[in-house]
Amino acid sequence: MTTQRPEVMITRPFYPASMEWLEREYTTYRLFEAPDRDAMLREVGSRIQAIAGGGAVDAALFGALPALRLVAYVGVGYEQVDVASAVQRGIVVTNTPGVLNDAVADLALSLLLAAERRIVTADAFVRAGEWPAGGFPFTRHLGDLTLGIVGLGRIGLEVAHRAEAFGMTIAYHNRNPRSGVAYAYHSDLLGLAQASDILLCVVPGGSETRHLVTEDVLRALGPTGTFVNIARGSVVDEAALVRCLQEGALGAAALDVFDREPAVPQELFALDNVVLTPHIGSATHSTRKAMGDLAVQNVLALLGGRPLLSPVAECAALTPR
Ligand code: 8YV
Repeated sequence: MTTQRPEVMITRPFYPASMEWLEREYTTYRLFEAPDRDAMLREVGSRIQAIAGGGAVDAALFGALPALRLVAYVGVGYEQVDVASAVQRGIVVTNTPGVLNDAVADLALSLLLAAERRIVTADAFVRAGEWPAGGFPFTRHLGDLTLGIVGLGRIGLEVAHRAEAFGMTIAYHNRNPRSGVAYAYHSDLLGLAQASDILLCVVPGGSETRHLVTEDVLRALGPTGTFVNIARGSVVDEAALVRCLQEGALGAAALDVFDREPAVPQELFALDNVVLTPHIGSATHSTRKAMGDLAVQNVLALLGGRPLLSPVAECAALTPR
């Protein structure tokens, strides 16, 4: 049935209150719940002006949505969106930068602390009743350590500020030095790994950063080094990471992201020098609500004829059709 209200498609669920807001404003279709996805696209696809949500947004989907004007992506990382195809068709892509910086940086520090102070192992030690038989092994003092940040962007800076508060020395690798920061810059990632006790990844995902952290980088970090990843599983050679941890060529790892989520390499489960979390960097109530609300605000802006709040860099100069 054709309706007067603009029609919007939701590709993947996002924060319930934000999603309900969108559903109150427009006629919406939950593609992720459709028993027959293709049937839904055939039935309503030609009337959809905007999509909101996450997951893979590719040229095939654009083909099924000929009136599409906006992809309001819920997430700061949008490597799963085929932005080149979108731009070609005059479709603008927005993401949700800024609002998740604190939550993701908080998780980065939580993982770093958990790995360095061996919190998970210490917890298991207490629960197993091992304490009466002797104390827990000493760990490293954070203030003695150098943290190498791979990707000193908005989230990387928040990580650096928090790590500074713990007395850590900060160094970083970016394609170019960042102006206005006094941290040691390494143009070469291998050099940063050699100079660091902990290497923490905050770079965007996608083909440009795939396997940026090679086996050589992990080996340069070394048997006492700790690798922390809150970026994307794809930025590290995961097979090499598992191998280095098993062999003791790398000291420890704390990982929130994996190459084939929600699949996690089973070999990691047996290692007590590894802390694993299920991609929860931005998963706090207020953060996920702020991300969802920003996506909805972008849809409201487009359909209300106002400027978009957060177009991605590739679409900054594009006027929605
Ligand atoms: C979420 C993220 O997992 O924003 C990103 O790029 O990786 C995370 O905040 C994702 O957005 C799911 O909604």
